[in-house]
Amino acid sequence: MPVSLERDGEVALIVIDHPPVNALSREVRTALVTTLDEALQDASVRAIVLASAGPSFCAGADIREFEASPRPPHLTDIIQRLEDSTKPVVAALQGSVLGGGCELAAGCHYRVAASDVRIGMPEVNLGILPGAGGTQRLPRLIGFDAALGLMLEGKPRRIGDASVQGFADRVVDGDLRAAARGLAAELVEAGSIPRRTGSLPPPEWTPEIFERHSKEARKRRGEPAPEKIVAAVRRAIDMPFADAVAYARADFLALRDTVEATALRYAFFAERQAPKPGPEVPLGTPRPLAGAAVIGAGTMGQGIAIAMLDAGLAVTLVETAEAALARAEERIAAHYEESVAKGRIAATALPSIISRLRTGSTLDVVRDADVVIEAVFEDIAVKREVFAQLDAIAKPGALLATNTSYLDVAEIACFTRRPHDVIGLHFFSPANVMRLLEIVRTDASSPDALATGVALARKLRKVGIVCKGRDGFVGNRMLVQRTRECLFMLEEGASPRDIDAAFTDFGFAMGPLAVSDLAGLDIGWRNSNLRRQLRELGRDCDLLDRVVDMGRLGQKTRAGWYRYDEGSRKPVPDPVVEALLIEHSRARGIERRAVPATEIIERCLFGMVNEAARIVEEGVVSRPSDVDAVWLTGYGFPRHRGGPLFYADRVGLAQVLERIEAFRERFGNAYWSPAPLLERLVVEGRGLTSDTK
Ligand code: T1G
Repeated sequence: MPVSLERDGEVALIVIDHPPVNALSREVRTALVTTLDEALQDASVRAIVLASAGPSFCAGADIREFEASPRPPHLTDIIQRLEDSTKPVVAALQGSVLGGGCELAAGCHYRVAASDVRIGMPEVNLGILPGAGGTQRLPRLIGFDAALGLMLEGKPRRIGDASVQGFADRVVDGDLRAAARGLAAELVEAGSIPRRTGSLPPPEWTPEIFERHSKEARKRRGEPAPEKIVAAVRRAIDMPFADAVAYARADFLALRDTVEATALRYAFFAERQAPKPGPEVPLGTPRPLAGAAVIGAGTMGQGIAIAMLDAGLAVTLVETAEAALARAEERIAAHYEESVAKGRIAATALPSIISRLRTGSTLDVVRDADVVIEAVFEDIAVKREVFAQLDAIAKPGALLATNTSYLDVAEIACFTRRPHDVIGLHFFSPANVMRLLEIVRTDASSPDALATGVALARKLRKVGIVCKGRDGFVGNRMLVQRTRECLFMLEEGASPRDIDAAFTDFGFAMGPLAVSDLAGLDIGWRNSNLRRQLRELGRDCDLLDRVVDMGRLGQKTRAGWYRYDEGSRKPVPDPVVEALLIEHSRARGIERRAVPATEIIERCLFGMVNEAARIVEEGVVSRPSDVDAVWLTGYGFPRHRGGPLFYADRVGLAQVLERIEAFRERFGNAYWSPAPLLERLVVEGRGLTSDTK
């Protein structure tokens, strides 16, 4: 039984036990009703404690059920029944208390929480709003401002956080159930009548609170949920409690079925499935992970070192140029000082973090490392030298990883006499922030080495996706398609702003050209083999070379595709670039034209989807949704669009193929020959991410 009932004298203990996260599936809801009825009808029971087995109280509704019509008993009604109970109900909260779980707790008359509890309303991340009374009960417990913050940010907060004061009646360190039981017994003893959250008056408010949150909500273009949340919470003032709850539930049901919510649910599961490779990738036993070494103290090396330190690992950072090493140490120290200043970590935690960082200027220092990650200059000759030395120095069984973005990991592995120990660990910049880690396997990589890579990703709290292949693996291999089309469209008449605006309107936080300026124009271009590809395939567009040759390297030189005012990161269109584009097109006999936003999106995204279909067909990843997970976690693809492949399915693969064929007509076969998988799926009437169109 997912819910059990025990009696302890006059107190009934109802325990939800539904691993892994006590999600409120129909089975759980049904059992909750049965046990609750039993406890209510039993005259010997005078108070109820609602507790959970497992690490968490409850992660909310069972998201998997959202694809089908809701089936009773509904959570809203269960919570109401609980609240209406004439016997006091005390929730015993531990671990995560999220979404419907938080609403369930708010419907109890009292809450006792373990001190490590995290409460959150993550519904907004799924494109919905709290549908089981949370929009009405939460403000009554913690105030309008805090409740709106919780619901709009969707991030859990610690129970000790000042903003959620009022949620728990008691916070305890020791035996949680005993504490909850103790409170229940006190209530019985005192003959207390239940304190119903829904009967509390709405807390104090000012129009400013709602205006501020509305403004934030409106910023999330393309997402209907945030504004609905503000409106729903506002009804706590304007409407009787029961009516406001009913309204919110109706909104929840309507939002649940939107394309955005469907995409966000898909994204949730795609990210969780991606780190579990399919049967074609045997994983062995992970090796020890206590000590790591990072070779190369550039931006990437520093970011990787910080990610390791954040995860509690000891790291040795190796850099042969002493000045660069000193600079890296300073930057890492500055990073942590800033984290303390911003309140992200406690000042007291700092010495222990910094003590785990060692540095060295020769490779000898990696002798004892369990994992060595190379992040040196992207040049095969340099990699050869490093890996040959590592082979001689690293201890037997150490995992040897390269952070290359475009080079062939199999070739690098062969620079050692232990290619089975070599994998790619492709981090994304900034490496301590971006959640994606491409774990690149070669035919020689051993199952143990791969398992170690997967375990490391988990330890670093990254989404580690096992893939194989060359030419940029998954993400960058598709990115090249996008970059190419952007360059062609600039050549044909689009301005950088036209391209970026099409992307931000689509939902990206930044357009591709603004992103290139941020990353540095000299970076990706030099690494990718796009320039060679363009030349070989007959459209030698050297626009980017020309911009770089002008010394315009992006934000770092305050000029790239845009110009930047001193101290500002805001891209400003630059007449110099405009003149360059006009001159470039004229010299090549290209008559410039306005390129519509639809064309910009289609050429960029469908080019990527076509490449992704090849990636899937070649078995580079275990399943199509892994491609979407890569773009969601590494490239800022808008979550409410699900990812490039989910989006393509929504458009309809037949239409995507038709557009690709139309581009082939216009631009030739070199870039636009449809992927065989795409053609086959269209014939079969299937999608990339689902079996139906
Ligand atoms: N429903 C179904 N499955 C869930 C789930 C959920 N709510 N939460 C987690 N899982 C699965 C997940 O897919 C994975 O499965 C396993 O549990 C472990 O998760 C009515 C409408 C709880 C903090 O959005 O934030 O309530 O991959 O790998 O890192 O108004 O999961 O093993 O097969 O993430 O320890 C709102 C989402 C629902 C919570 C645990 N609730 N979950 O993190 O493990 S809507 C959420 C999380 C709602 C009400 C509304 C996290 C976690 P598998 P994991 P973790």
